[in-house]
Amino acid sequence: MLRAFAFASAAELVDQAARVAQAAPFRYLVTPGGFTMSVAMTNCGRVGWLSDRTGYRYDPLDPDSGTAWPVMPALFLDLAGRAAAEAGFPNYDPDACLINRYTAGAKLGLHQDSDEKDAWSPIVSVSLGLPAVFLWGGKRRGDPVRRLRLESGDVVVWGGPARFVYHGVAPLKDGQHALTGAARINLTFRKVF
Ligand code: MD3
Ligand code: FE
Repeated sequence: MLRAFAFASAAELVDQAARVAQAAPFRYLVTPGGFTMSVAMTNCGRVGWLSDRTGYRYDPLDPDSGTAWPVMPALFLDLAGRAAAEAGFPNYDPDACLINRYTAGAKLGLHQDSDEKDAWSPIVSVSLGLPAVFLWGGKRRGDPVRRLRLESGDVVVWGGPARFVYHGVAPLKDGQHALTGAARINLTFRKVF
């Protein structure tokens, strides 16, 4: 947990995320079970994370445009690389950055991230804008869950065994933030292959 690691670059990161969203707009994906997610998502990088009625996958193309996802902004790569190195994972070269946008009430139920072939490399998470309560469980769904407040600029690196823990985000509280207005933006960098 690198508290405020991205604080100084937060405004520029939000700008770059908005640029990505101009080319690949935020959308509400549907789960295999047929529910529409309350978190809006888009991606940049070599592949992007997707969900639809057929399942979860990483895809080199944005299905909404039929073209490649936007390239990862240099600032994203730089920040993710520095954070991973700080946490003991040098030479981090993420394939994907999933960008999650939360507005009031949006949440992410407890889940494991298990769609990546490289299950050892870290996931680097960067929180921007409104604060959120991160739910941090154990290796089993029923394990006790800790609640952790994540604020704008906080970076968390989840590598090695920590990769497989159940986690989620509690419903976002209403609010206003200077950088993002009524939203929280979360970047998650992933090594997929
Ligand atoms: C711990 N996103 O996109 S980021 C996700 O704040 C996701 O938007 C949350 O969970 C968010 O899949 C939390 C932090 C995070 C991401 C992946 C993890 C924590 C993790 C994978 C394993 C363990
Ligand atoms: Fe996750």
